[in-house]
Amino acid sequence: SDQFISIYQTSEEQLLEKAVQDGVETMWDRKAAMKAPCGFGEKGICCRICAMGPCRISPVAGKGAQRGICGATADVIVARNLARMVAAGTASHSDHARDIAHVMHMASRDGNFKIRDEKKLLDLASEWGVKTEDRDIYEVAHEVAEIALNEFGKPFGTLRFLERAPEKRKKVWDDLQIRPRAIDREIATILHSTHIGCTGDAESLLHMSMRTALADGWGGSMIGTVFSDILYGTPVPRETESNLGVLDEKQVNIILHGHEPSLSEMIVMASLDPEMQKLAKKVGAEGINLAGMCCTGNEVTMRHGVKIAGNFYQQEMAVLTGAVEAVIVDVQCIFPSLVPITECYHTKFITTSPKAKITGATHIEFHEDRALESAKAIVREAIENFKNRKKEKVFIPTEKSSGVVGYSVEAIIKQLDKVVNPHIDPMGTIKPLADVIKAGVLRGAVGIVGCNNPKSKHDYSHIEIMKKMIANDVIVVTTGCAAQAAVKAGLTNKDARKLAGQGLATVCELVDIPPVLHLGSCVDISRIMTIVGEVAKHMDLDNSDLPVAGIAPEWMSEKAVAIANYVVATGIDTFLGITPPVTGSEEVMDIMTNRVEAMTGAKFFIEEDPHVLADKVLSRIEEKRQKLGI
Ligand code: BF8
Ligand code: SF4
Repeated sequence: SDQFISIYQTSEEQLLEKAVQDGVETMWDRKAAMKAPCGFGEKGICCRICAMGPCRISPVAGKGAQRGICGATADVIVARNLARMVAAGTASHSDHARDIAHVMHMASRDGNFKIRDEKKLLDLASEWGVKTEDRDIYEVAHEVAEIALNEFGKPFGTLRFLERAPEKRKKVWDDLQIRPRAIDREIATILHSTHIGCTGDAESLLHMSMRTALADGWGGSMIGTVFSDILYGTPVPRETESNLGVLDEKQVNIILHGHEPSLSEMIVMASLDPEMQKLAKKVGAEGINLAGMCCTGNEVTMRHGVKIAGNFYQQEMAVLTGAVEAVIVDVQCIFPSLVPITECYHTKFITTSPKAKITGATHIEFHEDRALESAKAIVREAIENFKNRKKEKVFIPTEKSSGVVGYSVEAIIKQLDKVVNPHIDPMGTIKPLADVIKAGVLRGAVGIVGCNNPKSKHDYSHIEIMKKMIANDVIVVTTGCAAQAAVKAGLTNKDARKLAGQGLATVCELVDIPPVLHLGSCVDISRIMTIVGEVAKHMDLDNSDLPVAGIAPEWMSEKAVAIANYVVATGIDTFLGITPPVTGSEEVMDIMTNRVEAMTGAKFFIEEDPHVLADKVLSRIEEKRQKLGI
């Protein structure tokens, strides 16, 4: 049944075979060398927070060490470890956002960074009480950027974007006292509270984790999305292609990997520069072929239709093709193994951020104040490397799929406007979506997000769950590496509506959308929070009343842990396809999969079998519908 899975598995198998021939070590060799994972770490009951330890708690109740040397219980140790994952994840998304806000603060009419979506900027300015009349748009931008930068460390108040949530949700946050105050502050507080001898209560730690995570979803991530849209344009639907087959033997292949769009936007501009094109011809290439990977790939495909080479798991594979002149990275989800693996080929591995230097890589720092110049220097390195490519070492798999990407909230609303009244003025609201859900034409909506993890067959869980959702008239929105899995599998293609149930297929046909909508990178999960909130507001409900769910089938990163926590704190059930390191504490498990529902109206489900997980999502969706009487 899984035609597409077996297709690209073949190419991956071929590449892994090539790795053996070329004497290259891959993640699979290292996974095998790792043998079974440490049982204590897996359960979350290893603590190395202070130097009296490390301490590990016996996984058997009543037998062996039941507390660390300081007296911390398994519950406290597990909750502390989880809280620190949330803090790191929140820090990553938010520090990314901080850089984007800085870029907006330096944007100018004659500089490299400009304001592309003036309307979004002006809307935000009025939302934040910034004067706009008789002012230069750049002056407005700088003031708005400064306000955003203050969201990270302001001493008073709570985060501004929280105001965008439905009233009922805000009340939940107030009752629980989990409105984040300032982004950096929540991260610092968690680090403080998890220091030895501070918080010794699991529930309190999970409570703090939710507040910190909200500083990600409704803080850092939302700033990341909104500011990127203002600077680089709000995405609109466009065609793209994905999988390793997008690499082109005749061109200079450049992999753009990492997360922040500021670098990749400039690389896109640099690669279009006639001087660079000329140079490419001069070295004997037909042109410059950019191919995205991970969230950077999502950012540039959403805004420029740049092709996607693949997701997280394919970063080594791309190099194994022997056809890549340079892998250009900034921050996050970059394998340090790209150093030894690129050394086996002619490929240059170029780091660009002082936040993510990697021993053995070529570091060419990207300076925002002379962005295009920096980007050109990097692209030039790649082009000049074309002549070093060894023909006999090149093998590019042919597999690739096409799809439509670029579904920002604005694009979705515009598209949905076609449902009810194609002939009269568009409403510009979320009403049509609410209507089709209420009517049961769509049973609900799910966000399928997150990474690849070798604990699951590559992309298998993503795709199986997506297919089951759409077959049951549940529309899918997707971001991150899950979204790339969807494009590769053809599910973001409009033709994929033939895999959808009758209701969803009809909607797709009426409004000309695929059944799986690519919403962007992982910070763009803030777009999903916005849509859910708007539907809830429209129906005068809370998020937790809606037949919606979040699913992270193959997650692996700390960022994913932060996301899962803010999604639950936002009132949306979250299904995890990989078990988090919390099973060593009955209390933490009980809070996450049970008690948290009484607090936020949503909870975690942990289920490693994708088919069982999908069934659980569907029955939870029906449960919610029943409660609503729809
Ligand atoms: O932020 S989905 S592997 S690339 S962490 Fe990383 Fe996971 Fe991919 Fe983007 Ni998100
Ligand atoms: Fe052990 Fe407590 Fe130190 Fe952790 S904080 S390492 S449990 S003594």
